[in-house]
Amino acid sequence: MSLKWVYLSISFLSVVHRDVAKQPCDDESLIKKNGKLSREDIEDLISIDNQSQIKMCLIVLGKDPLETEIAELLWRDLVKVYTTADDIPEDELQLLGWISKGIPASDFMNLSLTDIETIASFGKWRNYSKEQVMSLKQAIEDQWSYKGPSDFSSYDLAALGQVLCSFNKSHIAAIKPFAYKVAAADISNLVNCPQEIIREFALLATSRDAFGDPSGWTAIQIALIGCVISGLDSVRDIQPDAFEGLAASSMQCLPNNVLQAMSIEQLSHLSLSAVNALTHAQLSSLDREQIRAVEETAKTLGSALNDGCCFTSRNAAWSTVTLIAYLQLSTLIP
Ligand SMILES: *[C@@H]1O[C@H](CO)[C@@H](O)[C@H](O)[C@H]1NC(C)=O
Ligand SMILES: *[C@@H]1O[C@H](CO)[C@@H](O)[C@H](O)[C@H]1NC(C)=O
Ligand SMILES: *[C@@H]1O[C@H](CO)[C@@H](O)[C@H](O)[C@H]1NC(C)=O
Ligand SMILES: CC(=O)N[C@H]1CO[C@H](CO)[C@@H](O)[C@@H]1O
Repeated sequence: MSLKWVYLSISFLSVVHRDVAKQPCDDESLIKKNGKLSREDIEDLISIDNQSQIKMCLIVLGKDPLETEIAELLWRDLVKVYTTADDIPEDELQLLGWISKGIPASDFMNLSLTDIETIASFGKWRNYSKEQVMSLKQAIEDQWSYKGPSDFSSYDLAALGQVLCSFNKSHIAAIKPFAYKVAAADISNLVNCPQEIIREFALLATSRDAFGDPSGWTAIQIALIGCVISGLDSVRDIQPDAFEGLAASSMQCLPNNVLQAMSIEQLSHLSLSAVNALTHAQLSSLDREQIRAVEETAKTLGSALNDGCCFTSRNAAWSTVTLIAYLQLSTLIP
């Protein structure tokens, strides 16, 4: 992650300071396309002739979602540079971003995944097909054969991210509750994760070594747990004011049936940003009283914001500070 930023900054500076030698991926018109690239745009960008520029090209080309066909072509070009997928250096694999959506399922088995940073880059949401995810999971299991779910540290869990959704129910159950607790924020927004997996995470969350009984959860804990609340037997067990902590980024992974199961009081404690993040489909799954509760928040808090009141932004700053302090404490205290 940090490596990527250092690289981005360096390459950005080089764009600014060196406009004489035209580099293949420096082209601003390419950067401005936001992933809407054509075959012609990407031709010869990743090739042996331009090997010194590959890292920069990967960063620029993979930063936005790509059409599958374009991602596949870029991947094929990269394999060609190294002859086989096995020989692509991990520091380049880590920069693939959305290009990885173009990796054929069978090629995942060839990838070198010895660095946890490489696994972390494949653990991000890239809308992989089922075959791709299964193959990726297999490759990780093969290369981590010495490590089972009960050995996973919080760091491993955070890196695996979306890959956890392809694990067996029993694998998730074997994770140590404390490791889950420390990684909770990294697992709070998993996309399209099977309900049975989320249920296992919710069981871990309610363990005494994690967050304990849901009736005692606070807003800060809800901020960390996020969508995993949808694996509880009943979301109504959570105190209404704890919902103030539910992040806007967690709204997208809350299934309609969980929203429908929430009480009016719980819904009225959602933050303005969480309410604003509700999709049209989510809103229309609510009944009339529930919608009124949500609209009330949008009206009162929304108008306070329009009046220039500092309430929301101060609140956000406060909760970020608290969250960071809390995360540091929970990592330091064994
Ligand atoms: C992956 O490995 C297999 C077997 O080692 C090899 O036949 C195949 O060509 C490799 N695929 C790529 C894309 O390198
Ligand atoms: C994910 O990929 C599928 C097909 O592979 C596509 O239909 C769907 O729109 C994609 N979703 C997102 C959010 O990109
Ligand atoms: C995962 O679970 C299925 C059935 O639930 C089982 O057939 C399969 O062997 C399990 N895989 C692993 C790797 O344990
Ligand atoms: C900067 C650089 O080396 N660009 C080269 C990239 O590759 C194409 C074709 O392979 C060349 O035409 C560029 O000159």
